[in-house]
Amino acid sequence: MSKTRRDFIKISSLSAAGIFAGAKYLQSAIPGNATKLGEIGNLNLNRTPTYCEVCFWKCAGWVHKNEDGTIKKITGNDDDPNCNGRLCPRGTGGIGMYYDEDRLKTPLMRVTGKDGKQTYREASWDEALDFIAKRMKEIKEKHGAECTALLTHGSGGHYFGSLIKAFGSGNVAAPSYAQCRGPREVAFLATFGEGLNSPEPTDIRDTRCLVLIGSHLGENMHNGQVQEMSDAIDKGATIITVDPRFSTVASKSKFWLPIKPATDIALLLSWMHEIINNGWYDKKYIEKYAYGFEELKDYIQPFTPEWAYGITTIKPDQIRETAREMANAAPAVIIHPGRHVTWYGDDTQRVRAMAILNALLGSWGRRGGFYIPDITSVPKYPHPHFPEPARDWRDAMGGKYKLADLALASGVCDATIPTPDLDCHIKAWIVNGTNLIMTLPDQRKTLDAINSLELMVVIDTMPAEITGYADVVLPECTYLERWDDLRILQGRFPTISLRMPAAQPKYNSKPGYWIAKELAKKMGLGEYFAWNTFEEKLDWELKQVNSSLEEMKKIGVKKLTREYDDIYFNDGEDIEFNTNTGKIELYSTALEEEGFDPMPRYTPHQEPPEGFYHLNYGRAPMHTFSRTTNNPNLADLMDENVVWVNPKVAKEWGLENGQEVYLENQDGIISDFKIKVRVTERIRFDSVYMIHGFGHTNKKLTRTYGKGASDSQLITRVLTDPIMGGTGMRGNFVTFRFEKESEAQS
Ligand SMILES: Nc1nc2c(c(=O)[nH]1)N[C@H]1C(S)=C(S)[C@@H](COP(=O)(O)OP(=O)(O)OC[C@H]3O[C@@H](n4cnc5c(=O)[nH]c(N)nc54)[C@H](O)[C@@H]3O)O[C@H]1N2
Ligand SMILES: Nc1nc2c(c(=O)[nH]1)N[C@H]1C(S)=C(S)[C@@H](COP(=O)(O)OP(=O)(O)OC[C@H]3O[C@@H](n4cnc5c(=O)[nH]c(N)nc54)[C@H](O)[C@@H]3O)O[C@H]1N2
Ligand code: SF4
Ligand SMILES: [Mo]
Repeated sequence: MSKTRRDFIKISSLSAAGIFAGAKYLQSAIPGNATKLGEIGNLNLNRTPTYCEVCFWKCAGWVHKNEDGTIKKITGNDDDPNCNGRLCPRGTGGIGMYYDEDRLKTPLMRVTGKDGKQTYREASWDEALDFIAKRMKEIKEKHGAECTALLTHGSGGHYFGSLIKAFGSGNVAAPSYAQCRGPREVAFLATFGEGLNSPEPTDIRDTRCLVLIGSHLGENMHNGQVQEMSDAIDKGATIITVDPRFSTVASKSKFWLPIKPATDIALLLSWMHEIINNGWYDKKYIEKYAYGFEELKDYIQPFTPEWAYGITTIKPDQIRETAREMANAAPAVIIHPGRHVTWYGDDTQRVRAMAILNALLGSWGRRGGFYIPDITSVPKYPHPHFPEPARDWRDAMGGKYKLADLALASGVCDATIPTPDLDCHIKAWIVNGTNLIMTLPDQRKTLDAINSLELMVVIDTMPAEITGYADVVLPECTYLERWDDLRILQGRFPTISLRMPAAQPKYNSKPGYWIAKELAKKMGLGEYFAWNTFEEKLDWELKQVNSSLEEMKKIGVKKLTREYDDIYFNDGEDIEFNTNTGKIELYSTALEEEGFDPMPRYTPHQEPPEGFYHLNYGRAPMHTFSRTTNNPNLADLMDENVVWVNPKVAKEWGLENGQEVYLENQDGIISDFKIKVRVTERIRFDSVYMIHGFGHTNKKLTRTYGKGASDSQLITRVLTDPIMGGTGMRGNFVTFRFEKESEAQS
């Protein structure tokens, strides 16, 4: 008898609980096998396993070394389902992170006020960590331990997360939620009772129709997905791309729908209209699994393709034709949920509309649609229970964003700035691996928050902008020079993979786990990091899943067995979904309970004022956010961003290809640096487009300082999602300026 979905959920949450309930292992595990494990870390192998940290797809690979032990190249691990032996250009170029001579080299302590100017003196690790431990203690005595927060992205989050939780704070937030995929998780939870996580369980390999709504796969280089998409294209799958810009994947698509920005919900509703009224939906599937079909059917009646045409500028016959194309492929069809979905503030509802379309076409749990991932876990090295924090960032929010299932980085920011209407309390931030100045929208607000702090510690590998505001800067060594926690990944089958150092840390940099443990010892929390060496911790954990450090050093990636047998639903199988009704909710009772629209509604968004254009941004295949622009290998491939301008607009402004302009936004913010114009038909006349991550203002990033413009600086209008607090960033408009006032006067 196959397990029900409910069983599956129970199993997953049980094993997830296992991660935290480490105390039960406490007696049995600690002594013993610690003895000679330190010696396992001999670095004389000419190929060592790693997983990539250039982006968060986390491909597993091998680091190859020269005879003198220096790092030669990085290649993919053939056994890794995320990369199938092939890294993307960024993964190969990860080596540049190690060789970058601008790296942070030693701990730094602030000398003058918080001015972003990076006036520091060098300090020893001992002095820097003593200072932090003392300050944290003072903050605990004065305000309570819960008045501290960790903002983090990447592997270090494990260690600094444990540290801050052990200290007594529950505020651990990553920008990959409220600035990225949060609305999507909430929308899928509301519909199917499950979020998507990473890697998304999209069964692209076997799909017959892939609909990409602003997902620019191919420029968004999430490796496994891009590989599967090109395989699917080879096998004849149809790609439908909805994007105001002719993206790389639009050029591979059967249909490119150059939608007017911010109108996607109207298109999605009219697709539902076509699919329901023509009887193209999966009747058996909907009858058995869905809740609220009749309500949805009544609701979508006004949303004809003609209605949507007036809003989206997509012609009715194209809407009909693409709806038919999806229905013909069903259930092997994927309306891709996207990843960076914080666009216009109605993002949870837009992704809900995508989830509903997938449900109507019966693609959830079906081959070529969404497979059922196995969310497995590996028991963690034992540690005592974390204390219960007295309060968290949410308590400052006045009851808002109850449906957020993870902490909001922007919420931590809000809970730090004292205002009359918010009960704010956060006084110290530990910032690990996130360049908040470039990452959070509305830089003024981020700076307000930072200025309200009594302590800010930044752990980074590079002198990123955020380090300029820290009281103490701690240099982490790169992922190529350290051990890290195992990569434990969901997928068609679950895998674990190992990262071990391929070289000694350069300069006076240290691994994140070491920094957290040393700090914990100074803060009296050493028992939470009870292992002697990190190798001992890893080996203990690996032995819980019948592997060992020795084995993993040889193979790098190991497949674990699935806890839940089936990767797809069986025909007619009884399934209980983890929603209030136990069904797939076309009509969301959870949203209704919280006072939100139970079915997605289209609301018009503000249009650009005269002479202004939507500020649209995205990814370049050779860069990740703002973290790679100084990387020597990757800067070689692209060393500045350009602004895409439609020929019609270029003509109006007299702009030429290669001409340098400033961009000014609707709030009068002018880009710090000029950016080159690229005149191209590939962008609509109402928008401009640029790659995120350029326009660095820190001179210590010698290769990238002043190159191109920063979209982050120009994103001052934030459209917050009322459902879960995601920060919509695409409601900003820019115009062109040829000089700044300061230049005009001189
Ligand atoms: N304007 C704008 N804002 C955005 C986005 C956008 O497209 N435009 N995208 C959003 C999305 S989708 C996301 S997921 C977030 C991503 O946001 P972040 O992850 O904050 O991205 P980065 O700006 O690259 O900051 C990463 C920082 O980590 C440092 N770093 C790199 N490797 C290591 C390491 O091994 N250890 C440590 N300690 N530090 C390391 C880098 O030097 C850099 O300072 O940004 C969001 N914000
Ligand atoms: N090379 C590379 N790959 C990456 C990353 C990276 O930094 N570099 N980061 C990774 C991460 S963390 C994320 S979250 C993803 C982000 O990548 P995705 O989730 O794929 O995409 P977005 O950044 O949301 O969207 C960018 C696309 O949306 C289009 N767009 C803009 N406005 C609209 C609109 O109103 N409607 C529609 N339909 N389209 C619109 C833009 O023209 C652009 O093509 O990429 C991942 N992959
Ligand atoms: S997709 Fe590229 S950058 Fe991201 S983890 Fe994989 S190889 Fe590294
Ligand atoms: Mo993201």
